[in-house]
Amino acid sequence: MEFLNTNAANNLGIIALTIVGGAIFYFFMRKYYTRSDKSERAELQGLKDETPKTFEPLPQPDEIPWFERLQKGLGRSSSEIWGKLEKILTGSTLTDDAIEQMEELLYAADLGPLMVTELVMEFQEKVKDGVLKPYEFKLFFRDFLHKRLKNIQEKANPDLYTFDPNNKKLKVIMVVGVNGAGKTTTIGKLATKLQSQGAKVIVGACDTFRAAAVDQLQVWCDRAKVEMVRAKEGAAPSGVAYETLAQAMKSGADYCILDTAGRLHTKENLMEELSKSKRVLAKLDPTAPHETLLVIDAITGQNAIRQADEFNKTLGVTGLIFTKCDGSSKAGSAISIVTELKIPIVYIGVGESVEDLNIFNLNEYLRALLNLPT
Ligand SMILES: Nc1nc2c(ncn2[C@@H]2O[C@H](COP(=O)(O)OP(=O)(O)OP(=O)(O)O)[C@@H](O)[C@H]2O)c(=O)[nH]1
Ligand SMILES: [Mg+2]
Repeated sequence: MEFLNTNAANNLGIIALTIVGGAIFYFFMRKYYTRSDKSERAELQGLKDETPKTFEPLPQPDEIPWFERLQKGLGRSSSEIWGKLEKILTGSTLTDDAIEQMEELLYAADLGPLMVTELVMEFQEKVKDGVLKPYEFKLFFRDFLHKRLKNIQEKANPDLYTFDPNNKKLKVIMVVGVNGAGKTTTIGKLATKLQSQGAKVIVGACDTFRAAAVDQLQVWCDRAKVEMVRAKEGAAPSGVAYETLAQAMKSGADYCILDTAGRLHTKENLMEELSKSKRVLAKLDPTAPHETLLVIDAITGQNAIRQADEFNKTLGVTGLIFTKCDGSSKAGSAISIVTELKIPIVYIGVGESVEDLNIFNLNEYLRALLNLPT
């Protein structure tokens, strides 16, 4: 009897051990196999992990929303000028010293003397009855700038943004600016955008000074599947402009975009060469070019106003494109060019890819500049 009891106890012990052991084995295997991460499994296997350790993938440019890129580009202006102004002008009654500092900061922001005077006078009027809160201060600036820019911005030609298939008229766009401002890149982006809307676009490589400039444009045109007219050996830029327009008219194109060589606004002979191109175009179409766009590198400060003034005097600029707003751009010069020359900003560039060129939207721009909530 006792023997039987001992045997039964042993059997029970073996069964219990088997169950406990099985459970441990089961949980171990389950833990091991349900780890989806290859590197963790490799660690458990005692193998060296060959998988490169990666951090969060860097966002691609097109994954960062446009507004954020714009805000970042205008960030320096925002913090150095508007941020400092906020500290000086809000929270306490306005002193003469604060007004003086305000003027200095606005001049440093390249806002131009006329606008600075107006701004300061309106601001004094606004705060004479009390103290401004930071938010109110920003709204004051937003409204002030909006009021001065809105009517000018409304003059921008919608043909530059949207292709209307019912509008069969050929639109001739001449693109000018100083060296390296971003003309060729901008034309590449613009041609791509218009072509993707279904427009037939022809681009003229009128920069006959540098073979590399023509090749650079050709790359963009090939990518956009857009025809490009290039110079014959030794041809004058005006000749290429003429040939491109003739080709555009013959083939029933919707847009004819002309790239020109960069030049200093102070070089009279080079500026005259642009006038000549305009006159030559008018032989084929007296209304051409319909748009003369000046490309300005947004990093340029006060000098941008002089550039715009000279190009405008020679050619009658109809629209501005500010490029490189992804760098530490000085937004003030853009505002004073618009208000002083009464020319709208039509596009704004914040990088080198097609998505980095966008239509200038005044509300959005002011929101980004003043760091206002969306
Ligand atoms: N970061 C940045 N770079 C830009 C932008 N637009 C153009 N670029 C760069 O600026 C450089 C000059 O651009 P181009 O398009 O060759 O300038 P361009 O006015 O045609 O120059 P020239 O023909 O030599 O007068 C290139 O390296 C472009 O990639 C922009 O919005 N942001
Ligand atoms: Mg170029």
